[in-house]
Amino acid sequence: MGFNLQEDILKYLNAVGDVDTLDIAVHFKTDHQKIIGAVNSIQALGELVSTEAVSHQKWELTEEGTVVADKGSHEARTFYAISPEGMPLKDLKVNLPDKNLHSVGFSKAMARGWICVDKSGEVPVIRQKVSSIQDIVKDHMNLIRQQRASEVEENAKQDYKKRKLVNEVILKSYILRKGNEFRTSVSKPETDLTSEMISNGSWKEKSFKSYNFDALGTPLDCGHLHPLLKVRAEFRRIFLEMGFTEMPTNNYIESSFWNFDALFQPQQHPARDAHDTFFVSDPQYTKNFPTDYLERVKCIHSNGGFGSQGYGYNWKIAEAQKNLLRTHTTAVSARMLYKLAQEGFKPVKYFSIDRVFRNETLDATHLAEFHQVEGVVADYRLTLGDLIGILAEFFKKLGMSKLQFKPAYNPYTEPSMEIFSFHDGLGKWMEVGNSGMFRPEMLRPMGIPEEVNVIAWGLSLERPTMIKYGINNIRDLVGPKVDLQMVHDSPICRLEK
Ligand code: FB9
Repeated sequence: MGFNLQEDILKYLNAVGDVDTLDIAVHFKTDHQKIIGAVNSIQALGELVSTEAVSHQKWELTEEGTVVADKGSHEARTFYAISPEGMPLKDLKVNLPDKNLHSVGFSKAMARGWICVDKSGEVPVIRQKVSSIQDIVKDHMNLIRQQRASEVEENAKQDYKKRKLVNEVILKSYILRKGNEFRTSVSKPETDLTSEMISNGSWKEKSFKSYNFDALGTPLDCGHLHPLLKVRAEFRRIFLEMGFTEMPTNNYIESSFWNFDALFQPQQHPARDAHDTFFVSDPQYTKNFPTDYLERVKCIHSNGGFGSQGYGYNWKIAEAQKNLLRTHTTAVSARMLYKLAQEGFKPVKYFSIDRVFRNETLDATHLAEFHQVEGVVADYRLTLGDLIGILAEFFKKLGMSKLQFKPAYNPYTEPSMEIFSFHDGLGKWMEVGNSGMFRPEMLRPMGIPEEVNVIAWGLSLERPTMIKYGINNIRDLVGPKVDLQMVHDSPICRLEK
């Protein structure tokens, strides 16, 4: 099988679109089986074409049917063999040497009423009964030969089939269509364009395999980031592109002073109870704090100041010295803001993403620890509107553009707002974080200037991760029961999608 027939077929397919192999055989005036063979060879080269098997029912003349088409039907030839004055029946066999012609022709002509047998004389004489006839069988044979069988009544065709003048054949052919790797050349496409091809110009005669942009990359046998770390990287990217600087959060253990007192959270607040907080037994206490700052914190809690009446209780340093597992990364924000004030205030944007610990009731979505994401902006004359604006920008990058805010309470922020977003995927409003303006009772003792305000907000890492990756139980995300195949298979994180 030459390449030229295969390429001729490919070029013809390219010109006319989907085509039946029977029509290709007619077009190229070649045998249909040769076309089928060429198509099979093409399919061996790849997905150049696709084929759909189809069946054609057609009528063909037998050898006898061809004779009828050429010479007329048995009955017509019998009719014409009889002389106009008639002839002895025995002479008919002489005129019609073919036994079959004679027997079939005589009975059919009699049946059509074209001839009769006159027995009135001494010998039977066969006579024509009509002056002319139409040889419809011959006409039909020629219609069938011209592939116009559809113009012949079905019962007539069935009769011819019984007379073995025609055969009904089922012909299998294929609809040929362009395949995923269609090309009009059967030479194997090159997969690389080499410098040699360019220099000697041979690239002009070659076909090149088209890029498959849907192809998946080969899976790398390497480490795979846990979904939490993928989401953390996305949050980190968002904060960095918004000009935020990451705070150092590498201390899970914190003093109550920085975790609570510096945030103006009173020492009798329920969150400072062992039912809500993990206290550390060894080392149980931290005792080195900036002395002057500690005195200002003690004073703001006990007596108030900077316009605040304080809480009016006897603040105890022993309570502030207790070590704990930090309950929020806002403790880190407090440390950073104090350091900023001490070094000389300048506007900053800080963020943190790290583990925090709470002695809470465990359930399907809560463990005793989670990752808190926190953003902090300190600048002159910031307002609640600035907080709302930056939240809108931040959450828009998470794919949440419909936000609502609900007044809330935090010990260290006033005003405070819970943040809600309408999640199109889940079709409902959901709480997506908390926010507020740090109170002056927190900022002024640090030494943050009067005209400076600090806005901040927080959310968790686990909640968005579970929603993005369709995980319903926190224990399927973190902990000893995590399926490492889930980690291996987890797709890239696209928060904005
Ligand atoms: O993350 C939370 N929800 C959330 C966030 C993103 C999200 O994205 C989805 C892809 C669409 C979906 C949901 N929340 C905060 C709200 C709730 O899940 C809540 O039930 C659980 N909260 C945690 C604390 O619960 C003990 C989430 C965690 C949280 C809450 C508040 C803060 C930080 C984390 C804060 C703060 C703050 C406030 C003012 C100043 C500084 C920090």
